[in-house]
Amino acid sequence: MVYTLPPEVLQIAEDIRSMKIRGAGRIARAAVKALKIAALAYRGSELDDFYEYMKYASKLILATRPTAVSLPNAVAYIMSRLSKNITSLTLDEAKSKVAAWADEFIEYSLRATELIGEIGEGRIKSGDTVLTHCNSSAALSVIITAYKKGKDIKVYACETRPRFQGRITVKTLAKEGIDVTLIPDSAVRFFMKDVDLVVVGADTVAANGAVVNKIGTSMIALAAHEARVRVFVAAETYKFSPATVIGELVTIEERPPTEVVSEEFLKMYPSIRIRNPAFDVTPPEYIDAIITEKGIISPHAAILVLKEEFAWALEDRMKKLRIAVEYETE
Ligand code: RUB
Repeated sequence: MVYTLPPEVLQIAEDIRSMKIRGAGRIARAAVKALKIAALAYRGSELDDFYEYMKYASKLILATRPTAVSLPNAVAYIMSRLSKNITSLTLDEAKSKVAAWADEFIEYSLRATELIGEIGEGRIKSGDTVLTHCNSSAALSVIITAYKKGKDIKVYACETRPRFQGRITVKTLAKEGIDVTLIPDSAVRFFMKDVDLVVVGADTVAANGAVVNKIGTSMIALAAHEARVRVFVAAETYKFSPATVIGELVTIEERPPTEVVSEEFLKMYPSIRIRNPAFDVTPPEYIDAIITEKGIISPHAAILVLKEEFAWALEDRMKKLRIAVEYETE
């Protein structure tokens, strides 16, 4: 069944796809906002049809970008509640419940970013030089909170090719009054000797503690490891991936070649292949700790966060897995 969704919902989906809305936390908040708008705009009269319509809207939002698990987790925050409560709600109640759950998620997410700052800033000392990559609200919350607490810090920010999110980062930090230097991604090892700690964000944290973040993060973690510089990842608990518990792999988004070279270049050299992966995976061995809104954990404790936060999703996945195994052994 094809439904007509409000233009605002289609626009949010397009803005996520085109990266006008970007960063795992912002994407998650935009996703639930889109579901709220869709729910309130529903004009039908059947509860069952409303549920199908919401599933349709969810699918559209989920198809925008594949890597950040905050997106499916945010959609599941709404849809799992809707599915659990649907039989006890009237249509009007279901619509306003979706709106309320969306507001609740957005409030939680914004507070989580603040809490990560408050919890994580303790890892930065006055006099430290911090290196960050891309543009992560959670990582920036840690750095800015440390500075606001009176710590005298310096920041190196990678420019983050090909989309240059590092430019957003340096503008934000400079506006706060922080001593910040923009460096090419390829200069990370050159500057690592001056760095005391690395703070980055995450799009997805896997059950084994591996972190998926902007392309280049794993290279930074390697250089930090070699120089014995600590690496901290700032990530809300909704960036932990329940699917990875049963061994599902995280899809790494590959973006268009025109983000790397011009259309003219492509036309002029048609035999040259261009690859543009947007994210990479940093193994847990290269991460000292993950700063969440609930506390700081070793990457090896990621599974405990998943057990606590996503018990329902894990149960659901284990059930599916059991069914799959039973089917295979029949
Ligand atoms: C953004 C990116 C960020 C994480 C965390 O990639 O990799 O480090 O999403 O961000 P893109 P936040 O620009 O491709 O979306 O802490 O803001 O959720």
